[in-house]
Amino acid sequence: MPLKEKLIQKIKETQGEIKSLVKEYGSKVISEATVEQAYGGMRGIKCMVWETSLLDPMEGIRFRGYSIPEVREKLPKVKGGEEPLPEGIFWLLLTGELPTKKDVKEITKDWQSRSEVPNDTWKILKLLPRDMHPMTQFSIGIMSLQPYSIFVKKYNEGVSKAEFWDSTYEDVMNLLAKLPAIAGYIYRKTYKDGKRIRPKKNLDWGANFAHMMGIDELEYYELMRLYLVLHCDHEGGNVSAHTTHLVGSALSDPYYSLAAGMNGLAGPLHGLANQEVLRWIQGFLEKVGGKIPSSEELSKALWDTLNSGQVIPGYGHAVLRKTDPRYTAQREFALKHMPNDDLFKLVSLIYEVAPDILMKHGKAKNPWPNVDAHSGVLQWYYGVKEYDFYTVMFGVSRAMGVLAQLIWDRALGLPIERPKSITTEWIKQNVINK
Ligand code: HAX
Repeated sequence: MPLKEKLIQKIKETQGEIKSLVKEYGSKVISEATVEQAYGGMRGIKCMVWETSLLDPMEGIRFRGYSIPEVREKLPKVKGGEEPLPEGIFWLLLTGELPTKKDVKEITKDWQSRSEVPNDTWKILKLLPRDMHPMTQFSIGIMSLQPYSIFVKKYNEGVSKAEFWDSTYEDVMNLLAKLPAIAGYIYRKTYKDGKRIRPKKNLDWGANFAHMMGIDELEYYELMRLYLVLHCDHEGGNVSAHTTHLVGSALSDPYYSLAAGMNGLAGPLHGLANQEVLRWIQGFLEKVGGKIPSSEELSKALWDTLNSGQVIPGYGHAVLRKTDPRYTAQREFALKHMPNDDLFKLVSLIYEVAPDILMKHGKAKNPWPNVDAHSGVLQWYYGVKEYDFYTVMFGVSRAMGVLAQLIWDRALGLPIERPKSITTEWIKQNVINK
């Protein structure tokens, strides 16, 4: 069954289910908020719905109920390949069901047919300075497509609210289809010869992204597919997801919403942490003369970072309380394809040393590595050493999760977001004085 038909079926089922859930249990309490949470980034307050994935502090992310090892095993792969196709995770996120090989092939074909990027976008990107951060270029690239929004057109024609999800779906599919070409070109223009590489008809979405960056190695195609699957979604409260959802709730179209989410992903405490990890490692290697350090030298460098008031990038998490399974999946890839690589050995050594130090330091609630602690070293191995670009790759992947959810936001008719804020004066009057 084509993706859109399957989605229509799922939307009908879910709308009915939620209607009766809210009618029967609407007044049940699922969470409360403390003064500490109001000042502490709203950690742990359960107050929004995100259908595509759910994060367990100990087990890690589940996409529509499937863990990372399960999606790696169960999602369709290319012939002879071992890593799942990103098209498959998108199908799963959107419909809640595992796709067949045929379903996945149809998405590849559909995205290929929508992948032509308008000339204006190329012109705009070409004008941007080479030293502009690739995430800024990426965000501008996404915004340059906004005039093509079908959602805006249909909204202005006056379509009913019940139909909003349909034009959102069309925008999302058009946008996802074009992101690898835009990101690939940003890579070429910022670091290489500036020439655009055309996509190939026989390649899937992930492999085509690698190809358009100028890397045509089968092993790197596999890494790209894995990377795009692992980074796609991490429930709703993280900055990129929540921002996309929040901006979308004002009925801003998918282009505005995604660009906003990507601007959040560009923060060093969020997606930019993957480049920060490599920057930290390179700075450290320079200090020790480029050789593989001893654990004592590493220990000292980590303490120096902490004592100077900086964070150890790639470690800690707002929700997770153990090693991120996305880290583990990337480690497994490295153990298989590059066990003797020096940088991988150093990343492994950091994994041995840093958690103990963070525990002794006593601040971070989670001393274990997150997804960003490992992604850079894999890219470096295959020659993608321009670490400022890593977050763009993260963004191409994250777009699948946040945009799948945006379609569901519209399908469920979720209203404009508007939580209540309070002042410190209000807290004093209502908490202390009561
Ligand atoms: N190194 C040093 N200190 C750390 C730390 C780390 N890796 N992780 C947390 N802490 C500190 C916090 O800065 C905070 O200190 P203050 O009380 O002085 O403010 C304290 O420990 C308590 O923080 P927490 O409750 O454990 O963590 P938060 O929920 O506040 O923050 C972060 C979660 C991910 C932002 C945090 O762990 C961090 O800054 N990590 C390093 C950056 C990083 O790897 N970010 C990527 C996270 C994954 C992600 O979103 N990827 O996109």
